[in-house]
Amino acid sequence: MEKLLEQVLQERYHKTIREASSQEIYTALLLITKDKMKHMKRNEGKKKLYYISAEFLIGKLLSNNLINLGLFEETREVLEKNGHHLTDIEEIEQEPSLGNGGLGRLAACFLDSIATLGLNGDGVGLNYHDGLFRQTFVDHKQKEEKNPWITEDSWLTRTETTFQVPFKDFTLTSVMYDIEIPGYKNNCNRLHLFDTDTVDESIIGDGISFDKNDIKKNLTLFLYPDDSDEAGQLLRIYQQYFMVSNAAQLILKEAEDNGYDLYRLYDHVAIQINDTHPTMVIPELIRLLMEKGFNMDTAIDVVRKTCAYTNHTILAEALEKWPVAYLEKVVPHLMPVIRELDARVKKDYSDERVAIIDKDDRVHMAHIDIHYGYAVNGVAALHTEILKESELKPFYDIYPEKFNNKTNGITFRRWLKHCNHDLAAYLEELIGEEYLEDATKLEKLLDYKDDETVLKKLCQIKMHSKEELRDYLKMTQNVEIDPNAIFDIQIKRLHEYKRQQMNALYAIYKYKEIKKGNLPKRPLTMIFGAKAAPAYTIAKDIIHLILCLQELIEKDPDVNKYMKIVMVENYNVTKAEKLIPACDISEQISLASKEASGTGNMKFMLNGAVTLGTEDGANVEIHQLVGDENIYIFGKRSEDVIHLYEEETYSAETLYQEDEMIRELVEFIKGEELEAIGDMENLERLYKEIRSKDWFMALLDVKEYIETKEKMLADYEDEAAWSRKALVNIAKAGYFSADRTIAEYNRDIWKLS
Ligand code: Z16
Repeated sequence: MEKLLEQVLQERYHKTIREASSQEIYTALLLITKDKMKHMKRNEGKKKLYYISAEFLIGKLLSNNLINLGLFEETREVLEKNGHHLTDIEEIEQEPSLGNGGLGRLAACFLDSIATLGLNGDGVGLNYHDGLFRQTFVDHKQKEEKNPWITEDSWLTRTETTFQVPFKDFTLTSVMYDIEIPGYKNNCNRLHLFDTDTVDESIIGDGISFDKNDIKKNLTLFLYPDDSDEAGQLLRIYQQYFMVSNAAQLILKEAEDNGYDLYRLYDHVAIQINDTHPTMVIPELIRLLMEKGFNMDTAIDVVRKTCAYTNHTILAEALEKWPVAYLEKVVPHLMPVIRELDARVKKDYSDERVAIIDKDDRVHMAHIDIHYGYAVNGVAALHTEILKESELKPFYDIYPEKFNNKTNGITFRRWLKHCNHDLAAYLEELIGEEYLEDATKLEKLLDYKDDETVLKKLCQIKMHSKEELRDYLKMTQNVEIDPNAIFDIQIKRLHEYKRQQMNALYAIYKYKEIKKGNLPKRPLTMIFGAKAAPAYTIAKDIIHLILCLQELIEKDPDVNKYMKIVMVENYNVTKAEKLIPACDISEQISLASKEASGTGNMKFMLNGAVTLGTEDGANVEIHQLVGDENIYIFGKRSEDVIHLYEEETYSAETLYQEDEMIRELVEFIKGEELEAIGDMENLERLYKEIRSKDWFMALLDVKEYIETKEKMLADYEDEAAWSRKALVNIAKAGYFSADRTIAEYNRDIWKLS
């Protein structure tokens, strides 16, 4: 590495490593790494996976690629020797903001594991120029800004591959860009991101505003722009069709180039449909095969044996249902196929709950996937059970053999080795590096469960990560946090079901306690990070509440010694990598049954945080693995919650009326303390929502939540006992390696050899 780096810096900038700037070193390392990957062997095999996803939240790539290529340590050392730090070089890289949250990050972890396991599989998605918006806070509110991430030298490589994508009023020429995906100590796969040369960033106005009707200029500008109006939804259909038509054409082209018999496409191709966003690949493939002379029956049969679907949510409002009229406006040539698919279902099943086109003329995308795919999976054990027993029960009754669970996972290369260098190095000392390829080896750590030296050392490592986070937050946001405080962290998209508002109610509780003179033994630092969808009003009101509480507490000399709230601006993968290693308490407090899996919960556990959570999503499996001793579980269980929804008996107002403590907490939202800081329009709207609707039942669990958190804060004081909990969490995290998840997908669904 040293020779190469010297050579490239000399050629490009006429500088030595010591003389070069961070920017110059970054560019040189990028070019060197890209070139190495270009010449690496590809994963091969007679069957190939195409993982189609509207989101790939890949994060910064330099360090991760260096790790997987086995060049990380060497590069670190070469830089240190020459007066540079790899962490400073990493700062130069822009994070590709090609995802919202869990679903996009999961796709990225999966690409890493697919390559690591040596499987022949590529990702297919879109190259959004400005990705998801960049968040800033102005007047205690979220502002959205564009987020251009593509720089002159980037990980993208423009390819020669292009396709014609037909829409109702015009045809677009696509361009395929590739990003190399190296496996850990293994060959490369690729992420294919489609784009078009007609996109024009100059049409972006204030913030993230743009002309939604000018499709040729806006198609790949943003990820999922505001879909609250018709133009926004139409744009989303344009994006989805553009993605899947390119995918389908690429798949058929590669199959034909390999000389495969398209009538046996399923022997050579598996297509994974990530949530319903790529669902139109099914009718599109059928259409393209029929253009090649297939009859409808055969085309449907071949496609059905090729496509598999992953469901990531049971929230009805998140399951896509496109009005027939919208599809007619954008992709009328797909409608005959979709109508035929619907007619066949209606012929066989009279139950209108399984229809593709409903009586309001809306196309249920998930229903296409389930009828015309060969596998349907949920993303955690509980979630899959709920799909089978309630949400998708009518489908499970028809196709029990299609349903299966694939509990999510994360890549330990990024979420331990890269983000928590000290912990990874110490684990290596204790149990070797094997766990990076076989994560179950982490259990060897259990041998040290009662070893005082090890428990002490884990505390020191945590302390050091907390100090690093302190320095980072000082540098980026000019806030000061105290590493001796307990770090209690909730970082995830802002959504009512995730219940950041319940955590805010805890902050109000704690504030009032401190005001009353009930002073905590140790200060508490509550850290939040969350973006709200631009059109999601209540989510933005919750951000407003948290930012107002942050200021109230900060400015109150009675309170600020004992507690602090920090809301991290523009939460993203890069920030997650700094926050997670420093966490003591991992907040996973969704209303039971609503969080399909969660993956932040796994990242925190792996980095030695203790979970405070409900029996929801993958928390259930974390609980089973670590046992009651090593997790703090509270709240109503999913059966009870599902029952409450069915009975329609939940009443926030009753809880408000009958419980004085709850009433006081809720009243505080529109009380005088916050009135002096915030905007009453936002605070009152949120107050009303929580008091009268509280759709995700924060008031149902808030008291048990507060009690459990208080217990946790008290338990933290027994340093050895707490450290042992951290150790058990790390040791048991192996199950949540995405390598395990992908091995299961391959064994049960893809069967790629
Ligand atoms: C998303 O991030 C998720 C679901 C969904 O339908 C859409 C998006 Cl953008 C999340 C789930 O909420 C989360 O529980 C899960 O861990 C993640 O997908 C990956 O499966």
